[in-house]
Amino acid sequence: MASTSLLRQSIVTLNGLLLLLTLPMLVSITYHASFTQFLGPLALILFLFLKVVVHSAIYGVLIQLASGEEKFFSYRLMRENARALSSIYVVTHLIFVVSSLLIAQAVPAHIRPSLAALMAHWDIVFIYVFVSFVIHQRYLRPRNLPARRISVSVVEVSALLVLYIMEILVYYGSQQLPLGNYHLANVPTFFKFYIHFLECQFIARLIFRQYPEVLASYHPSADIILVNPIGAGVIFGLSSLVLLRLYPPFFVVLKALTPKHYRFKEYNRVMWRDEYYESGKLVALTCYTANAAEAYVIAKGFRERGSKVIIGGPHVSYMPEEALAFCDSVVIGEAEGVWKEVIADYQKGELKTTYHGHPLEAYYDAVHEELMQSPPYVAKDFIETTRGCKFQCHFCSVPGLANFKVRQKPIEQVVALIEKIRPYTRNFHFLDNNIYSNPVYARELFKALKPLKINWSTQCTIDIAKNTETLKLAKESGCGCLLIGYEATDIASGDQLRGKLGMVRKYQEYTKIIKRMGIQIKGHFIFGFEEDTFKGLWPFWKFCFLINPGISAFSLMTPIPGTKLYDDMLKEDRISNLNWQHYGLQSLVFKHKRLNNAVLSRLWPIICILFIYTTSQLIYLFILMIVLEIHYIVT
Ligand code: B12
Repeated sequence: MASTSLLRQSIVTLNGLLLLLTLPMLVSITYHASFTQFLGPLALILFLFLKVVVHSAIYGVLIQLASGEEKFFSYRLMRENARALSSIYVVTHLIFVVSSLLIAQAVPAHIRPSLAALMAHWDIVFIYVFVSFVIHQRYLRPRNLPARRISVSVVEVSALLVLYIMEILVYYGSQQLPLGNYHLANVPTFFKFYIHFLECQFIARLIFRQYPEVLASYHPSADIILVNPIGAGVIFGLSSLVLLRLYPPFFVVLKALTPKHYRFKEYNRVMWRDEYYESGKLVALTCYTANAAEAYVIAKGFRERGSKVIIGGPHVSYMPEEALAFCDSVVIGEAEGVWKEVIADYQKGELKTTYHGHPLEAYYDAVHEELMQSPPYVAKDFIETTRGCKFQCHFCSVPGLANFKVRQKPIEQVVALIEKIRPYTRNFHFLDNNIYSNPVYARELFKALKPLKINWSTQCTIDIAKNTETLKLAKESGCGCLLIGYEATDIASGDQLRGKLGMVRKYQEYTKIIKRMGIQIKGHFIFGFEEDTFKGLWPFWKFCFLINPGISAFSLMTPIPGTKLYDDMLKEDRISNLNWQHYGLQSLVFKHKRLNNAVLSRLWPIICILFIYTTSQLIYLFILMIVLEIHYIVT
């Protein structure tokens, strides 16, 4: 049992990285499928370059995961490993290839072909050499640990052998299979890579087992466990895993306000596993509506094992009673003003059931200091210049969360933070909900950002276009893109002035002004207003098409707790679905007066994708795809 546990752990790790494994597969397929025909030797160079980068990045990540130094895959790790290991990879590979050729030359001619075939696949030896070398350089040398003999059980050797044979079988087997279909032929390629990287992960774990002191150094016991649960649904789940793994700002806030002797463990949007539960800890979870179900399951699991659980965030701030069924305490509102009290009560063993974190008038300096001490990849995900929004749209929970006020971070703190991060990246996204909430502050901020020579993007309301001077300042300060909500539909009738500011008729004019200034627009559109009908989809599309943002995003009107819309729907008894997993803004969860819920729910994914492709600048890609498809059918 113990002999197979390392293999089992390796399989679990690798299964969490399936998407990552498609990368080397894509490199290989693209090369074989098309590049050779178009680019010739250039394709080979490009292929070798990509292969070196992708493979060394993946080997590096796998070794880090096996050591326990890192818990989760991220693109930051990929980048760092590609940079650090590419040259070692090239050198080891060259030595491996040259020595393989020399050995092949040395053997008698009649057994050479079969030996050559075998050697084409003995990259298991290469993996061993490469992984041992990296482990030695990274983990043993800095600790002055001598190399130890690796003891492996018979079962483990057999497992390695089976993997090796499977790799060869998949390769040769796939050549014999009648896989006429191009896509089907990719399946064995994927398996080959899967087995290859499984060998890598398994070998790394076998080596690390000889160095328990290294493993122990990465498993310090923590006092406080921070959790940002993954969002609901396949799309949000996948995007959370791969694209949107931002460092959660609330982790920074809690760390800043907790006495320094506490140690933290962090889980940021991971597929939850039972082995993450611990007893006797303080667990702090954040919760917005779409991830509430996941948050509650995790909270309950920790509580059952004897940990104390506290939940905060936009959802539970409005639904504290619901959350209390799964946790010990709920923090309503912002952590800044209340977390020190929570910790003091926890130390005394007297946690209250609810805490009220009233928004502080001023920014909390301790949080800024924490950010200044944090690594750039943490700090860059928590740059906000303002909190709150000057408008109160009936579907948005932000104004209420901010106590219907807008606060500004001192400009010198924003500048100091950006200066700290600038050597790491020049591209910034500010978390603000509306950077133009206070035009005077916005102008001063833009002036201060100008000398920093950065590119930035953020959310903003379209009224910024009314003031071309400010817009020009924004552009000069590095504004590359603004995310703008166009809350208007039924434009065809032209009579209903709706949306914030009642500026619907001017949306197009203002959009043009912003674009002319050289600022890209990410347009966010909502469907499902009270007046919306299926017939209205056509004028809605036309409206979005005429806005023609760089990228479009679409949501269905959703009554999120904490909004006027939610209160109205509750009063009118029109909420039809209270399963929070459907509150990711892509399902119709209330009884609409003019739209059929069942029909819209089925059609929405198609409508959404079509609209995204045809209303934004992705339309060029869309046209290209259609042309290629027609060309394919005709020829
Ligand atoms: C950045 C952002 C994102 C990012 C990352 C979110 C993340 N958490 O990782 C991305 C782009 C991925 C995103 C996506 C979505 N988001 Co969003 N997002 C935001 C935004 C603009 C900023 C969040 C933020 O980091 N603020 C700064 C930090 C410090 O604030 P905070 O997280 O709220 O934490 C504070 C308090 O809430 C509290 N707190 C929070 N957690 C905890 C935990 C404990 C223990 C304690 C004590 C206190 C505490 O203290 C903190 C400090 O003050 C907010 C709007 C806003 N201003 O809050 C919307 C917001 C959170 N998003 C929202 C929504 C609806 C979504 C989506 C579901 C829909 C969508 N299509 O946009 C998706 C979900 C994606 C997914 N994968 O599941 C809603 C949530 C409302 C709700 N009740 O659910 C918000 C409030 C916007 C809105 N207009 O209503 N989002």
